[in-house]
Amino acid sequence: MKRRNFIKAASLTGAGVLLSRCIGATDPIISEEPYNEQPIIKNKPIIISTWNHGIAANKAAWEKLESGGSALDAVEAGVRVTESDASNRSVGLGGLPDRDGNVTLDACIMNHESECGAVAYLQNIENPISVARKVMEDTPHVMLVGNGAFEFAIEKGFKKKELLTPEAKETWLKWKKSEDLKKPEINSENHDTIGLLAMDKDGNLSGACTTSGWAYKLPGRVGDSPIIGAGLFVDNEIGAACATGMGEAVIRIAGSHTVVELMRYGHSPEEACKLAVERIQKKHKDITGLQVGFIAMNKNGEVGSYSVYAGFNYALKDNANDKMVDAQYDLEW
Ligand code: SD4
Repeated sequence: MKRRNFIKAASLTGAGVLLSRCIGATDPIISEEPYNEQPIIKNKPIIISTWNHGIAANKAAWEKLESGGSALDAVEAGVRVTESDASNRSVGLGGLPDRDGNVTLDACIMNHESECGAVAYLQNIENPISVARKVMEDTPHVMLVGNGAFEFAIEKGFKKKELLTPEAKETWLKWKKSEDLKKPEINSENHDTIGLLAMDKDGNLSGACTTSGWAYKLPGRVGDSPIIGAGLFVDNEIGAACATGMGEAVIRIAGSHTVVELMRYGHSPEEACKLAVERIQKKHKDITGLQVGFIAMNKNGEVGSYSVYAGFNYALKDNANDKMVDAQYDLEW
């Protein structure tokens, strides 16, 4: 008997009253049921994405949805805009390089059937999100990294491209010369990953996350953004979430998965993001300057966000809105 039916049957008995109190639907240990089995989707389609560059990404994602594309098509099309924007210093082309001057990219994508693909430490390919989608669709694997990811991309017809723009190179060279800047901080200047979540007209959810990561990172460093469950997680029964900010902190609590699980147990998207942020704060002895933000969407089409520090925002697009929303936060800088 399914647990739900068992509870219904048990509730008809005296013992059942007690039992159903003991194992309420929001019990975080034993409940695996969606908190709302017949979601009332208020507002589909709906798209949210991190930071100001989300407005342009949402526009491309929306166009995809309007022309009959799926949520998966939409999230890919959306973040490709940011990846190809050479003026953006933290995603794709024009992203700031690692310590040694190499631009290395991390990305992942996940659809409503819990299928997912990722690339990490990928160089010289402008749109890592599309390579991640190919990993998902054309291989039995979830993640390819480094040279293997690059060779796979070339096999799939992606073009090799120099991603270090003259402007990004100049910024990196300045950093190399400056003793003051030798310890890059996580802030809105050097750490603006794009994570984009979409619900299509069928109510299906997908997500994408892509970044050039922490500016001037140690060569070989991979952040949270390509890690399913950390930078991004989608469960079509419950909702989706993605993260931005210091990836190391996000990985430590499997951040996006945590947000989705908190929604599973009945928390609103904003509450879920807040609880995940609080968990990060609890797990770090020193939270000074450590920025992390989450955005989330549940199966009802409700959205929310939360960050450790002020300054995080996200772009919202639906039938009634096309705007930036400031995230709730715990600390002032
Ligand atoms: C990382 N989380 O590589 C990414 C960077 C980021 O906003 O989110 N920037 O750690």
